[in-house]
Amino acid sequence: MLVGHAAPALAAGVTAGTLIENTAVASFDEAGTPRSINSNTVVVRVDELLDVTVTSLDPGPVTARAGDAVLTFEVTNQGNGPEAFRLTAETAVAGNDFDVTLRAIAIDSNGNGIYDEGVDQILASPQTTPVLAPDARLTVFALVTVPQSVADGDTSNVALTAAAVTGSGTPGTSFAGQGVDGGDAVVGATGALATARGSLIGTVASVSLVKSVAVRDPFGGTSAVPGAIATFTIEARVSGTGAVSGLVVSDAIPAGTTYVPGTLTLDTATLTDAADVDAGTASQAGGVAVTLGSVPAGTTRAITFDVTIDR
Ligand SMILES: [Ca+2]
Ligand SMILES: [Ca+2]
Ligand SMILES: [Ca+2]
Repeated sequence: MLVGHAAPALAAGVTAGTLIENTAVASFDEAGTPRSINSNTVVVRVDELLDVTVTSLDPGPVTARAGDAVLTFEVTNQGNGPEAFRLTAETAVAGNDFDVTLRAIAIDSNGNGIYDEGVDQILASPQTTPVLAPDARLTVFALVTVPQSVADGDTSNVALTAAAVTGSGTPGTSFAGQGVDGGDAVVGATGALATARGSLIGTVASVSLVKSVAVRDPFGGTSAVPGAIATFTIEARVSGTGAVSGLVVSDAIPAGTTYVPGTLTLDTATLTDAADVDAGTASQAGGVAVTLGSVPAGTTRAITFDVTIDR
């Protein structure tokens, strides 16, 4: 009877540099005496596979206003040996409504999943991760600047690519002697290169002002004659997404007219002319000013005041 045993099959995930030894055994009876012999031992050193994946960790599109934004990615060493990865971020992705500008790529040095300015390390060019152990993951941030021109609802993508520093390319490509312990490094199924996209969506609130006037003349008509009263209405509309803050609407009293004291209103409620606890002030010299402060998108506020056309 011949009994052979084999060492475990070489499986993906066996650490590079592992020595897999295989010795066959034959057992038999010889003239009633059990005996066994061993074959020579075959030793296979596991080569290093180069594999990587990149995923976007943002739960959805990152809200983007003009200024800084952060996209979060995860790079995983899917190979079986230690490897560093070269990172590149592409901001001009086909289909973008707007392109952001890449400021830097940073790594999550303190491992909290959030970009911390001054704490998380910004990678110098060429941006390269530290050496990652097999199966190790690294959170990576693309720090970008959103242009002033971004409009509400516009979308943009940023593609982050990670490539094995040892090499990437067609699966099976071998880099002789560049793996663990002088073994070969072999490009795995991922091509040792992976890309993921993060997305941004413009969330911009904007303000529009619409002004109208209604005239009542002293004769019961609407002619803009001296002595007529003109009621100005200013509608401030906040549209888009989010809110604006510090909103103040002001208007000068037109030349040739005189402000009618006590006629300033906000959304039909009268405001005093004096600078006091309410939102408005009004005077002939200073005009009208109404402080609306923080106003969410989807809101319209209406301000009115009366003037008399000078005689
Ligand atoms: Ca390596
Ligand atoms: Ca951090
Ligand atoms: Ca007031």
